[in-house]
Amino acid sequence: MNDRMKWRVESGEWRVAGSQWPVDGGRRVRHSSFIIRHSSFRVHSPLSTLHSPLLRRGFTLVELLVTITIIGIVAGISLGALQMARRFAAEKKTQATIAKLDAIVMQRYESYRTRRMPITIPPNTRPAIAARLKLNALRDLMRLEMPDRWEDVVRDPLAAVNNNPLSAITTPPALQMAYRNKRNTAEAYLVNSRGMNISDAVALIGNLGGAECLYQFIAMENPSNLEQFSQNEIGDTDNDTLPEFIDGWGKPISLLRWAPGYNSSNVQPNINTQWIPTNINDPNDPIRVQRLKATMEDHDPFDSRKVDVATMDQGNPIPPPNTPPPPNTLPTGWRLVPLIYSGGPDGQYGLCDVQQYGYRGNPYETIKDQNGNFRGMGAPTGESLDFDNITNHQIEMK
Ligand SMILES: [Ca+2]
Ligand SMILES: [Ca+2]
Ligand SMILES: [Ca+2]
Repeated sequence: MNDRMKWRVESGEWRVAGSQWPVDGGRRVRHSSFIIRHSSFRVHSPLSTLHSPLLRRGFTLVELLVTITIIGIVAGISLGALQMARRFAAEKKTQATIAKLDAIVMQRYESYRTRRMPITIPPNTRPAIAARLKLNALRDLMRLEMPDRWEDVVRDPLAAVNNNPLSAITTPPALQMAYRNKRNTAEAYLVNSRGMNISDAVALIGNLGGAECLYQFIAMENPSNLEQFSQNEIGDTDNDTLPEFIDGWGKPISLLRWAPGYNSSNVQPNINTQWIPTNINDPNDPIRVQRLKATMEDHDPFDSRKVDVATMDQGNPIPPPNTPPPPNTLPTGWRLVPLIYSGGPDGQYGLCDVQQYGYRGNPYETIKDQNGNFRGMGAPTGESLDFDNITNHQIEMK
């Protein structure tokens, strides 16, 4: 094959030269039936590439493969960079939302230190008992005003439920009544307008209780609080009409008012409460030693007389201040900071947060998880789902 067979592009017309086409005196003759008026692309005859320097500018197969590979790599890098940028943006959004929630929650939390308790201590009460009464009342008030599960909202003050003189608060505070109204309105809507049966409605409301109670607290604690949040920070992911604050991945941001088991913290003692040793009478048991050390060195600031050294379980005798815990009990009473947490990129909390357990009077209470192991609230569930969580404890440290 020779040059006469090659295709050329001139002025946007394709012309064909060659002896098989009409020739006039050696000149190429334009033959209109072979002129294709189209200049938007270039065509090479594959058979002529070896002969024409002009047409050798086309891609060889190897060049094409190399180019495709490079494009693939660049596209891969760009996609990875895009995903990283998205993740970074989601993390920043989540951190910003949690920082705002933390500021409101912690301000309220600190205010309990100077909060006057609505209780009357009988005259001639021993100081240790008076201190215990005040501490119990304070913790019950925190539960009622800063609930982290709907069970806290529907349950009356412990004194009214258990006729327990140690709780002493007998009337539900105004905030609790406001939460209760919201909850009951939602329940009535689910039953009457959506036709749900009552147990399904209760279960749906109970789902995401930590996140929903956090929202109610922020909304009702001060009506101007919500002005700090934009619409994309609020959602209702379980569709029960009770809103939640949502993180950068669209998942609810949850609350544990007390998280003694949360051991990735720098703002409260790091204590392994994933399990309870079987031999809690052994004074040398490492968990017992660790807990006692935390109780003594970083004591709960709300317990100024240090009455909460042993246990607060209802029915146990009140220990005198500063006494070591009695046998068969574990030390309690170290600093607890409310935990506000997002599940992070994996969308999983991975923390022990059993919503159906109502507060029974002891923030250090341990519960049995699905596997039958004892864990403190906030302890990792053991499936390594919590490593990417975003929490206010991390933000508080910055
Ligand atoms: Ca719910
Ligand atoms: Ca909801
Ligand atoms: Ca997670």
